[in-house]
Amino acid sequence: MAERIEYRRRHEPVGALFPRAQGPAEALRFALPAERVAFFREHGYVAPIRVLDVAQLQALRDGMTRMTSPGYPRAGELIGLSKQAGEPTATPQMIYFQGAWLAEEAFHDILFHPAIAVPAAQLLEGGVRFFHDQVFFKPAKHGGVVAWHQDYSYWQRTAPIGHLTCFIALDDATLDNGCLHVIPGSQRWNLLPTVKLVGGDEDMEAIKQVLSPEQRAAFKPTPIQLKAGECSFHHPLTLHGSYANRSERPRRSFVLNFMKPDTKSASDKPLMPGAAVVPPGQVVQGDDFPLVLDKVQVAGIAG
Ligand SMILES: O=C(O)CCC(=O)C(=O)O
Repeated sequence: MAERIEYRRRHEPVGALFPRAQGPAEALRFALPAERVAFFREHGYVAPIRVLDVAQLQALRDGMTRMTSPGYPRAGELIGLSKQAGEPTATPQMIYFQGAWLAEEAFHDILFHPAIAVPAAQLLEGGVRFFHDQVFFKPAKHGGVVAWHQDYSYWQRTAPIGHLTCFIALDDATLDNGCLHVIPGSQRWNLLPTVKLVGGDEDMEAIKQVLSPEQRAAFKPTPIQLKAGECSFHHPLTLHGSYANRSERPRRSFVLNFMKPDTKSASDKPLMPGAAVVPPGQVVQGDDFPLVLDKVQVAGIAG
């Protein structure tokens, strides 16, 4: 029987699916041009960025199929896997779970993929630590909505704010299958209250009840349509959400959430389900939160 790898304890790539950047010169190949970083600072997001080749995309799709199929042997490691997943007769609105990186090699190794880590370091202006992952799988015709929200409103157990989200499309994400939308510039807004995140059409606009008149006037959704294998990055205060999948095609995505390496715990509760408690005031680190790029590596990239 194949060895059961404990990916949680492996803070470097296990396989050879993704390239490794050996030194700053190679890492620089993956850097975003300065104008794209400037776009992110101005608008709170940047897209599209090609990050996966055909083989990497296929490996992730295969892994996604395994994880959402009945009898998946490592299902116990997936966090919050929605009941519908793996029940072929059910018609779920959305399959959502975390912890794919704990169970599948490709989903683990992509954490360290330089095509993602290097831009993340540029956007975070320093080192990069992994916080958690998320699978958002909208089956054909049954996709629910992800209501408008700011990611940091769910992350207040960590401080200060210095986080980043990378949304990776595993299928073409289009207007008809529920691509992500953002409100450009909303990264400069205040932190808004949380709303019901995943639901039906009627839940999409809940956030509007808590917007100021100025914010309501500036509420101009911009779709981020991506080809499979492309990603977008957004700021932790950028308001974003996605509408239902009304198409005949699934819309599968994998989301990586990062933070600056010196981010601290602001809670005496586990920061993620199943993760060890990090006492308040202490740096969030350990097996559950691998360092992806440290300061020294980033200094090398920056010059
Ligand atoms: O998959 C979606 O539509 C929502 C993703 C999301 O909320 C995120 O990337 O932060």
